[in-house]
Amino acid sequence: MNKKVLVTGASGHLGGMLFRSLADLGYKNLLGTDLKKKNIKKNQKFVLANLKNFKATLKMTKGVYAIVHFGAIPIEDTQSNILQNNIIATYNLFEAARINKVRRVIFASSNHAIGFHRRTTRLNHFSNQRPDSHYGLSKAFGEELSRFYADKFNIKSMCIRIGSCLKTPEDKRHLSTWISYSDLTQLVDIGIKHKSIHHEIVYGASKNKKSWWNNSRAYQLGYKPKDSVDRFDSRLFSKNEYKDNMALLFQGGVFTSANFKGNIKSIK
Ligand code: 15L
Repeated sequence: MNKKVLVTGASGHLGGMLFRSLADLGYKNLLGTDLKKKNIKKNQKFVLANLKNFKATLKMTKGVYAIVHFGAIPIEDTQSNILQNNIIATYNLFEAARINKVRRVIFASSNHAIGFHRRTTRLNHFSNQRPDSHYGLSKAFGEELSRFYADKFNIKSMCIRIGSCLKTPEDKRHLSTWISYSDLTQLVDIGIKHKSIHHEIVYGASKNKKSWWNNSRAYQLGYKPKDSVDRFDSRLFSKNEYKDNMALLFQGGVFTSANFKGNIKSIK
């Protein structure tokens, strides 16, 4: 792929991983951006910028074909930090994409956009959002923002509701949520290259037997996960949630129980 692809969050865990793995896959014209420059090699093109700054965002999206948007606060934070760094920054990015005629956006959504669904409910790409945190709410916003820009301005998008993307699974919850680096790279690649996407919701999960998600839409688009949590010895996994009865009920785990003041029984 010779077209220019911008990776936001390129100094972060997953943005950084994708900045490297897409290059390995043959992406020749990658540009990374982040608030800080970290783990960026000399041969990688990188621009230091803040997505909250619209002018800077407009500048860096010039001539870009696709954006892989992974630049955000990746966990729960204050309402104001999430509003600025995840919601306003993402809105700026889409608006800059519209002005600069960017064709596609791959959005790092999260399982926390649907975290208040019970673990006994099997979800698919039509399932309602059910954010479990300010963070999850910002991901739900990003999904709807990208739907709006697809419908209104024909900017194609793929939202990946990422489960737990780590080098190797570590916790019992990952039996349902884990995705490997290479499977996530494959999904992002599909989002950039697939001929007939409009606005897609897919689940960022490897081929896990205990998954809570029916990922048929990703499979229709050609996703063939190569990894599975089931190949690991789960007896070695931690049981971080096991002291938290509420976390065990809902897909978002401990994100649901943090600062909880609601009524568990009414969350059906
Ligand atoms: C996420 O969205 C977070 O970015 C990550 O830190 C994990 O908490 C992950 O979800 C998860 O649910 O395991």
